[in-house]
Formats: sequence, C-alpha cells, structure tokens
Amino acid sequence: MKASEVLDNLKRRFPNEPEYHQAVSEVLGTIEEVYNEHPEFEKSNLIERLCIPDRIFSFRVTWMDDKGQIQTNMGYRIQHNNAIGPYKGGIRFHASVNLSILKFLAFEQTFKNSLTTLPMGGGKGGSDFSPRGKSNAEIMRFCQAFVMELWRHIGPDTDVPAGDIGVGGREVAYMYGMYKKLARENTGTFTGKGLEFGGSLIRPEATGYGNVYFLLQMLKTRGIDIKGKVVTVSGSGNVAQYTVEKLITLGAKVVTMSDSDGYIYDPDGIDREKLDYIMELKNLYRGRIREYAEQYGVKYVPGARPWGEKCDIAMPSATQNEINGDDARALLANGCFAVSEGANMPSTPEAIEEFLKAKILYAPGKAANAGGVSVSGLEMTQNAQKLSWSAEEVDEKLKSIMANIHEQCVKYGTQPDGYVNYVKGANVAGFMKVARAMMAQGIL
Ligand code: NDP
Ligand code: 2IT
Repeated sequence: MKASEVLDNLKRRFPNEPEYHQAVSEVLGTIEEVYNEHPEFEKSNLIERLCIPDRIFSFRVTWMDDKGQIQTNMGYRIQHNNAIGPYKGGIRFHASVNLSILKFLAFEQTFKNSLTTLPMGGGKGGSDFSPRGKSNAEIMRFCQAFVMELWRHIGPDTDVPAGDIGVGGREVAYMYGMYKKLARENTGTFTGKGLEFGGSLIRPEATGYGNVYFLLQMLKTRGIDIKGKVVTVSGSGNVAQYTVEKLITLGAKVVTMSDSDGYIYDPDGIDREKLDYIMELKNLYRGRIREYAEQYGVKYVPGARPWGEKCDIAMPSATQNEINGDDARALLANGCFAVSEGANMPSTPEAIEEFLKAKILYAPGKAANAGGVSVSGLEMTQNAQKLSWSAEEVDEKLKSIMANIHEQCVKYGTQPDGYVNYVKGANVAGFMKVARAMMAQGIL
C-alpha cells in the first residue's frame, strides 16, 4: 500500500480520532523519500503495520471517593510497537483522555524511543480520571484501582509505564506499590519511581533539562548564546518546571508560565526564588498559576496562552495543539527564532508549516522532549543491574543522548540550502530504525 493510501484508510477505519490522524499524517508527510527507496517496505505493508498499535487494552476503573460514592472511569494501555524493545511510555490522567489522544501519543512514542538510542518500543496509557481537586486518599484509591486491571498487561521485559500529564512521582509510587503487591516481583516495572525504591536521580528533571540541552545544540548551529535570551514557557508542571530551572542556571530570562486556566507574564523574569514558589504552589498545594501573579504583583491573563508575548525562544510544555497558526504567526512577528517542544505535539500542522517556512530553529517534541524517556531507559538499566548511578553520571548520559538525537536530526534533516528540518530529520531517523527492526523480524 502507498503511504498516502495508508492515511486515507486509517481515517476511514478509525474516524473521530483527529489527534491520531494528525500525528500519523505528520510522519508520513516526511518519510516518503526513504520509503520509496525501499520497495521491500511496501511489499510487506510496513507503514500500515507501523501505524496501527499492536494491541489496545481498555477497562473500567471503579473507585470510591471521599464521600463514599462509587465512581467509574475508563482506563487504557496501548502497546504500540515493540520491534526494538519492551513497550515503554507514560500514563496520562486527564479528563480529556480518549483513544485518539492515547493513540497519537503511543505512535509518537515509538519514534521518540527509537531516537533515544536505547532499546525501547513505544506505548502509552491513561485514564479520563481528572486529578484536579482530588484528595491524596482519592488519588491513592484511584491509582490502586487502575493498576488492579493494568498489572496483568505489564512487566519489566514486556511493558514499562511511567508518568505524563497528571501522573508524577506520587501517582507512580501508588501504582508501583499496587503492582508489586499483585505481581509479586520487584524489578522496577514503572519508571519515575522514588529514589528510595529504585528510582533514578535526574528522572524528574530529565524532560525539561533534556529539552534545554537540545535547544543548546540547535543554538550552537547558528552560533547563538542562550545567555540573556527571553523565553516564553507554557505549562507549570513537571516538564515546565525543570525547563525553567535549567534556563535560569544558564542565564536566560523566562517571562511566562501557565496552567489550563491562564498564564502569568513576569517582565523581570522568573528567578530561582520565584521558581521555588511555583514548585511549592504546584507540587505541594496543587494551586493555580494565578496565585503567582498575586504573590509578585505581575500580569495574569485568564483563558489565554502566552504566545502573544515577545520572546526570542518559545518552549511549549503543557499539552497538544497549544500553538495554532495564529500563535505561530504572532511568535514570528515578535522575533521568535527558536521553538523547542517539551510537550508532545504542541504545534498544529499549520503552526509547524509557519515555523518551517520562516526557517527558524524548530524542534518537534519527539526529538526535543526525549530526555524524559531516555532517563526512564537509564532507570531500567540501573534496576536490571540492581545499582544506582550518581546524578552527574545520569546527567552526562542525558546530555550525550540529546546531542546524539540532534546529530541524527541534522544527518537526516539537512536540506540542500543548509536549513535543518528537524521534523523530517527526527521522523526519518526514528522511522528507519524501527523499520529495519520490523523487517528483520518477519511479518508479525
Ligand atoms: P503535568 O501534569 O506535570 O503538567 C501539565 C501542565 O500543563 C500543567 O500546568 C497543566 O495545567 C497544563 N495543561 C495540561 N493540560 C492542559 C490543557 N488541556 N490546556 C492547557 N494547559 C494544560 O504534566 P507534564 O509536565 O509531565 O507534561 C507536560 C507535557 O509534556 C505533556 O504534553 C506531556 O505529554 C509531555 N511530556 C512529558 C514527559 C514527562 O516525563 N513527564 C516526557 C515527555 C513529554 P493544569 O494543572 O491546569 O491542568
Ligand atoms: O511522553 C513521554 O515521553 C513521557 N511521558 C515519558 C515516558 C517514559 O516512559 O518515561
């Protein structure tokens, strides 16, 4: 089947899954050339096999809230592709979770994990459970109920989940505890665990730090120094917090952060002390970003995203499709010359087109945010060896993985005029490894 026919077929067979179509379309639009160079791919219907997940589990999760009422949510795990290693990818808890969103994430994860150089296949899971406003006890009961179904599908050599939106260290710990009780083994089937029970140093920091390391590599290609550059960041969760932390230590000026209710604009820049305030506000009190504006007397814009604010660099770190065509044009009009994605698929196809047309430095999430899953892979290695590495050791490995991903993007994405199309580079590099692994292992 031709690559273009695959997408039409997927749309017909799986209607009402726009995010899934979007992610597939972005990849298929960039790998055509290498695909055509390998007629054996078409003969074995490789693309279609790579786009459709190996399997999808869906289940009801039943739990009791603090009022004693019985609640139900849907739970899912998508095992997308394990050609190069066990299924690996996060768990998302958010009211918006559905199969379209999880299928796009599992599909992207497969290419991202391929890029990391580590032996990991792609997967993703989650629930339409919203952690917002839930007590600690409710979170624990929900996580336990979720794992009562999930545990039979995962394992250290089959499928290793981790965190994503709404799932951080607290949720991973509750899920891992329940998993161990049921599976009766202690081999680290989740990553992002606490340091006392098998977690890796630098895992909480890894996605944000990794994104900044990738950005530094991109800036180096144009001889640009990060120091003093104005950066807009969206989100205020795990990825955003550690992106900002690394940017501060490098002397950049971060002027925005956000949550699903709005964004704050701090013209003086978020410094270490203010970031500590945000970390406490978000991770301990589970408060709203609006409170930062009250605390420091700065602007808060409800119901909006920060892309209209003037910046040199934008680092979207909240969610998918948070930068549309208009946002992209506003960024470019204000002089933004680099966009490095902490979130998965934060830019719409129209926004990507604008960035590529303007030939700015633009790194898609599957390359720029791969640091998180990379350190998850390093956590798996440490667990298998039953030892733990120092923060310096993990950080060095993370830096070298991000540099390697950057190198692969340059290798496969450099255009005749010298412009590096990181979208194409990441997709082709990620695709070729999975494709070769699938071809070698036969028709499955
Ligand atoms: P968190 O749950 O820690 O934080 C998410 C942040 O984004 C919060 O500030 C949240 O606001 C905001 N947000 C979530 N959904 C929406 C929405 N629909 N509209 C506007 N804002 C929203 O998640 P992470 O920081 O872990 O994840 C952020 C992004 O990074 C996601 O795209 C995720 O897939 C991606 N990612 C995460 C990795 C990880 O290791 N954690 C690795 C690689 C990518 P609020 O609190 O109001 O909901
Ligand atoms: O999107 C992602 O790469 C993650 N949420 C992290 C996955 C992982 O297994 O660490």
